Amino acid sequence: MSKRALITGITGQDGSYLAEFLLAKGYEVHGLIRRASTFNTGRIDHVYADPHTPQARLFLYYGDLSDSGQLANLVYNIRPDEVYHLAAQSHVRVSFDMPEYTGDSTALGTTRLLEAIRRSGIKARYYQASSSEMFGIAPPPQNEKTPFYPRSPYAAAKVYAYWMTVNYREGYGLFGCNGILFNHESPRRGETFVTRKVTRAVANILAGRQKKLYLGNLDAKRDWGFAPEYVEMMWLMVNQDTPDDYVIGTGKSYSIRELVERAFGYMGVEIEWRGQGMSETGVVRSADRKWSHLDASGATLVEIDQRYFRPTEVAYLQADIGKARKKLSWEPRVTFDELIKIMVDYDVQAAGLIPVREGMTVCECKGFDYTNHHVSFHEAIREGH
Ligand code: NDP
Ligand code: GDR
Repeated sequence: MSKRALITGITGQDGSYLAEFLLAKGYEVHGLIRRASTFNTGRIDHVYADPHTPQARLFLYYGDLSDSGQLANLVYNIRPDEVYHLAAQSHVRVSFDMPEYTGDSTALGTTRLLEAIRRSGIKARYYQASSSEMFGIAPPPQNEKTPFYPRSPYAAAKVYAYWMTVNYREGYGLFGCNGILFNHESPRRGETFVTRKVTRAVANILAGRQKKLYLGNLDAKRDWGFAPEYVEMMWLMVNQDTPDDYVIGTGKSYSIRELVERAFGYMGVEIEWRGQGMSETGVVRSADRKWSHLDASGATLVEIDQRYFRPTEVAYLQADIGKARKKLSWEPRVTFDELIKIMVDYDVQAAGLIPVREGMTVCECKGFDYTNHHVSFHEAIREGH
């Protein structure tokens, strides 16, 4: 009998990679999706098979973190061996605009799911998608013992969900794990997170489709890793002998400024920063001859826009990965430079240009054969969910 997994947030970046990873391991995968007026399953369409076919091992159900009844119904009827709770309002900046909704979905949604598991009496192992944002302004490097200091409604909601998971572990014997994951990115990253915003802008500017990139705080530092590696760690945590909490990151940190420089640099455009504060700009110092439409030098490609700043910022996140290294043999395989190359390659290709392909080669050579980065967007298969 194959193991059964239930994934909330299966249509998101991590959910899609995790679904591919578990399917490749022989799991039957069940996923919660939201009803939307437009298609929202683009990241998993390539692994979906009509449920009427005998080989189908991925099953999707409508539901929402606000609907306890459907959560209980799914847990009770699917009877999963493992539950991966990835669904959340996951955008930090947006959480300041929608603090109540963020609390309801990201915080209370977790309690609804934990209650569904407890009341069903099913002995499912549980993974909670906790976040490095919970550390907030605690100085780097941050590890499992670092006190939390959340700096956004999103982070506060995640701290609540973290402690609820610990409480169900201690109070009811739940096999619950918190994966405290630092930022992880990929070609499937949502377009409004900063890495993807930058790599798409590089591609679109070079393709002549976009003039400028508008950003917020260039000085914030993040520990950025490659998402497919991180979902492997989710599975590994849940499959240990005892439940525990782990920090997962790369142990290295870079600023948004460095991200911008390296993403443009990979495509042969050197960026120079001029001015300060809100007036700072990123201009072309030099560019490959093939990008002649950039005026070769002096063109302004990056400007600052107040709207992308947060009322309270998290300045510096860098993981101390000692525990995961020791207990899970965690060793990141993809570096920051490689990550940028992977993302730029795919966005450049999507913009109709020829990619450098160094990033695509990294993907092919570093053992991610369970995932298909050349995500296809079939439309026919969505009927009958
Ligand atoms: P995404 O934003 O890409 O995906 C979020 C998922 O949650 C989507 O499937 C979304 O559905 C779903 N969702 C949102 N609200 C609801 C709701 N009310 N009911 C049901 N489903 C909902 O996030 P990631 O894949 O990047 O992250 C996965 C999880 O890990 C999140 O909880 C995030 O907070 C956390 N995390 C992420 C990190 C990262 O760097 N990526 C780092 C640390 C933690 P839809 O597609 O319909 O919008
Ligand atoms: P983060 O990711 O807030 O760390 O949360 P995001 O990419 O949104 O921001 C990272 C840093 O970049 C700065 N920044 C900008 N951010 C965005 N989105 N857009 C901009 O234009 C911009 N300019 C500068 C931000 O201020 C910030 O410092 C992500 C999410 O996936 C969370 O769900 C997850 O928990 C954490 O990572 C770990």
